[in-house]
Amino acid sequence: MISLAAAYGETGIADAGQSAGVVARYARFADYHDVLGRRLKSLADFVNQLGGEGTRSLWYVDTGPLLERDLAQRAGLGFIGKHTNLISRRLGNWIFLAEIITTLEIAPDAPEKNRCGSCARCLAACPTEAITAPFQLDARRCISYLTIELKGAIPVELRPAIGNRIYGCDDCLAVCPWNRFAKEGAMMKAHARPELAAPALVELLSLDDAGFKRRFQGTPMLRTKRRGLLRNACVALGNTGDIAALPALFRANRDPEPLIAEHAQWAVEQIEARATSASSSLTFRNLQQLVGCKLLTVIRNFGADRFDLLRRDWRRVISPLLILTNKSQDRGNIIIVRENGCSPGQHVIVERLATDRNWSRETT
Ligand code: B12
Ligand code: SF4
Ligand code: SF4
Repeated sequence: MISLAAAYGETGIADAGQSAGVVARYARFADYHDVLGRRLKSLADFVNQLGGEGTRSLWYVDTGPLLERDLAQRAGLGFIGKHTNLISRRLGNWIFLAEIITTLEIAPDAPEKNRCGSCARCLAACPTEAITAPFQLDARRCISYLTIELKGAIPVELRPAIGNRIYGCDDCLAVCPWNRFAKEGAMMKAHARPELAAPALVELLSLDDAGFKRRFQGTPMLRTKRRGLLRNACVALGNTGDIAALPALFRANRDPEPLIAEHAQWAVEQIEARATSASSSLTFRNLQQLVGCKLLTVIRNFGADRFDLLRRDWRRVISPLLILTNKSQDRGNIIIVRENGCSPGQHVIVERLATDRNWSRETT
């Protein structure tokens, strides 16, 4: 058995900002199964040549039922850290593992031993407390499992901790002090796809099946299929998005795929709850984004007497009018919307704002 490691190294922290999702570093490349598979095939042929006639070799990279980390530790490539991944003293933990099983007899290397010492950074860093004890992972809580492998609904109680991660998670790996020795391997570097690092979340929601395949062809991200990735984008928007994301989420809420529709509904509720608690401080720009061009004006800090006069003036010019008043303040913000000009989508948004507990609605 030949155990191999390929470093994908530090591809830099993606500065996703609020409106973008975060993709795990290993997935910001062309699919490693293909990239490494080609090299492994050549290497297996070379091993066969080395052994001469009758030598047989098979190769694996995250494909067969092999205990890859255990084999790598026994081969001396590195040690299994408390986060349950293999750490190489030379390469850190940003490495893929691969193997060649061969009939060629090779002298074994000495196994590596654990070098975590008293460190426990990875346990503390995990957002979902998935590392339940050193060397012990509850995969059902791991964001990597929840965003990539899980085919159904993400448990509601775990959604907030996912933040804006839309494909995998690197938190326990990123804090490991052994990464100070990490180097980016040339083999993966040549296949970097930096545009995958921080995709705009709202944009992902507009992908249909064909668009999804076009965009992620040849990358590990195809694995989730459209339904999985859009589900994850909804969760990320629910955690970090603002009211500007609502129109896209309302559309996703009507997606024929029930998984996407349900997660979009959850996201809408999260954003609305945040907007409600902040509604007295909604800015004019936010409101304009919310109701689009139909928002005519926001009047700040007007007393009731002056507002009555203004309302009369507006009524003379525009009819019908939708007037929203922030009830939480005596002299609060007043928004006037030309109701009959709203598109159905915008109308839904206005309706939702109007039923918000802090706003009263009046159509004249
Ligand atoms: C299932 C799986 C997952 C699951 C469960 C992961 C887990 N930690 O158990 C999920 C989906 C959560 C997952 C997530 C990730 N994965 Co994954 N995953 C696998 C996969 C396909 C199978 C692992 C498995 O369950 N095997 C079966 C069990 C029985 O084996 P085992 O867990 O290795 O345990 C045996 C031995 O290792 C040993 N052992 C285990 N722990 C310890 C500790 C000590 C001290 C000792 C002595 C022995 C020992 O005893 C066990 C029984 O023999 C492997 C590929 C593979 N074929 O190994 C990749 C693999 C482990 N994953 C990998 C990666 C990169 C990731 C992520 C970093 C991806 C990401 N960024 O989102 C995360 C990391 C999460 C984490 N903290 O582990 C890499 C890890 C590379 C590395 N440096 O170790 C692998 C090896 C794929 C590859 N070929 O590169 N993964
Ligand atoms: S990959 Fe993320 S969620 Fe999974 S164990 Fe590591 S830190 Fe926790
Ligand atoms: S962060 Fe610390 S405890 Fe965790 S794997 Fe790295 S060295 Fe070990």
